[in-house]
Amino acid sequence: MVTKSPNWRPESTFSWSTASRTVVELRDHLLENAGLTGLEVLDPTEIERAVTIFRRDGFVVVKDVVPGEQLAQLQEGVMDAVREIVGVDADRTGNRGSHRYSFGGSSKTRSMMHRPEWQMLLELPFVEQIVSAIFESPDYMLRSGSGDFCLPGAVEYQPLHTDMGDWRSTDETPFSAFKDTRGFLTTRDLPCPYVCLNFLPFDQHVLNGPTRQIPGSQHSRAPIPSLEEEPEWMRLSTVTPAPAGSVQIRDVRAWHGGTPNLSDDVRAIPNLEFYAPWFREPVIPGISRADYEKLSEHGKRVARSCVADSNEELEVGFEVRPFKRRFPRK
Ligand SMILES: O=C(O)CCC(=O)C(=O)O
Ligand SMILES: [Fe+2]
Repeated sequence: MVTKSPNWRPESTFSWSTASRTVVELRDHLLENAGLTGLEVLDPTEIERAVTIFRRDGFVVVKDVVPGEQLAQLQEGVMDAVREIVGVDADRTGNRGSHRYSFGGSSKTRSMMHRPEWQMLLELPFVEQIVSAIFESPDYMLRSGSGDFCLPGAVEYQPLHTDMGDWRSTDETPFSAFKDTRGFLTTRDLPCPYVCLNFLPFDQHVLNGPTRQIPGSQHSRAPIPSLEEEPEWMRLSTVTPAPAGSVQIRDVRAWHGGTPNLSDDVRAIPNLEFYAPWFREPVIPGISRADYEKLSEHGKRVARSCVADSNEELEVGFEVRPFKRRFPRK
């Protein structure tokens, strides 16, 4: 039996009974107005159409990608991870703002690929179909397995941002790499170099902190609006409604951000992140050699750059440290 919503609620440092009038008003406003107009939720057989929409909008949603039994496994595994992470963050400070967390960013390995549920996602037939169709090649590589979640009480909007940028100093990030020393090209000008598949273990709706996406922004060189500058239509551009078992496929350069979770439930979007065959940035090992050996031939090929050496013990566990990223990424 698939549970339709998380059956665990974090012991709260926040109570809706004390919710301010502003939150009540925002709830009504979102119920009335939020959700991308004309959002199409595709069937998994519509690969070609999914690629067309992905290239046009910088993201696309496909339903029925995680079948029943695996969906139940994903729900449980994700909620176990949420409990563990929240367990080391008594104040709910989060690492993406208050009550907001990155799974990978909370993991000591910076990845969740040591967890069986994330390994299961890598083996879903749809993943290979869509990622090789987007890159028009099977030679793409796994960057990481991560994702995000927000708790009830995440009442702030996360600023719009992209998940990658051009090279910045190693003091700022160890992960950036692209630099055109002639000063002509930026990562915005390339074909899609990096795709993120965010799976939905639970229904995503206007009140539970859905991602907002700005269609067609993946190649834009315009400055990303701050929270103060952001027009209301962007705040309302949430990827809703989308049912549990769907996947939100994103060109990570497309502007996006988290929105308030005004529901009573945890909302989580575990992910897999892939580089195009012709692109890569520094990658950290996230899967032990022993777990890697258990993957299918396809899984092994794709995860080849994420595997630890056979004599290397992966130190797994969680720690929640404040987030350093400068928003917005330019
Ligand atoms: O929670 C979300 O929907 C988006 C989170 C996100 O984009 C991030 O933290 O980089
Ligand atoms: Fe993001």
